[in-house]
Amino acid sequence: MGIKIALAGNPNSGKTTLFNALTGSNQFVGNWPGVTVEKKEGRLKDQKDVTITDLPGIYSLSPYTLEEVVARNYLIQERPDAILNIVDGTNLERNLYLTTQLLELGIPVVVAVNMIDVVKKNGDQIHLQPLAEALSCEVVAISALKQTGIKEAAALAVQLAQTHKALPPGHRFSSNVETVLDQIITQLPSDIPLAMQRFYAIKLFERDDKIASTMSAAVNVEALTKKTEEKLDEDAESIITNERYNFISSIIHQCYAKKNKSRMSVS
Ligand code: BGO
Repeated sequence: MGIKIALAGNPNSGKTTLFNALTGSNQFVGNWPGVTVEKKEGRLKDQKDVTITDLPGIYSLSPYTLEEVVARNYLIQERPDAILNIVDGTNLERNLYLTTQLLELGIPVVVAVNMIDVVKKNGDQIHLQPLAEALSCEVVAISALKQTGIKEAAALAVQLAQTHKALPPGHRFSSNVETVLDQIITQLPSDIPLAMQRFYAIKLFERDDKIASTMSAAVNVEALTKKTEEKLDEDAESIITNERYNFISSIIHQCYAKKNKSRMSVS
């Protein structure tokens, strides 16, 4: 059986450029089931047994847009062997919001930091090793446009796909949240794979009904969620979102060296 790799990233991160560079003319275009969102698949140029599925451009795995629902349904139901997550290196902070969520799916992830040509031209620096350590996944710098680093990124994704081993995400929530997630995990139906338990627990805590309805048995975590909300004086979804942003801003602090920090906008 061939290897399935999903290409995921924010709109405008360079996903189409990378997809075209990796697959060339080996592409098939269709629609995602039941919706008119375009689905593109292609075979890796030098490795025809590797299929790359281009997911819709998304900012999050929340249930609020059709593109996000299509993308996450694919990731949950089809479980690709690896995710190649393209992020715009000139907009790292915003792009990593999706990355933190992809890392919770228990699928191996390679983060390809794109637009590295622009980052360098601006005189900025991204420290890849600390970024990889903070996220707990492979990180490669690429330029999809100039076609640098892309073979290495794809080869790493193929290599991880063959091992099927995802590392636990580097990001941990605050102890109150981790406690409630652990409690929710004990209630999940037994058919949910171990590697996906964390993703499901977070989604149930966020009251994501669409995810809850895909589970083989109903789980009621309302009392647990309410208790945590009262303790932290914030609604569950905001708790998760804010903690993700705090984590990302600490990563940016360590990993992104801006040449001109005080550059002021003149527009
Ligand atoms: C235009 N480096 C640079 N410098 N640009 C890149 C890179 C890179 O590594 N990768 C992508 N781009 P998409 P989504 C454009 O189209 O692949 C550029 O949405 C223009 N077009 O060329 O479409 C890429 O699929 C006119 O830029 O992203 C594209 O994720 C002027 O980033 C844009 C300037 O890439 C988005 C740029 C008519």
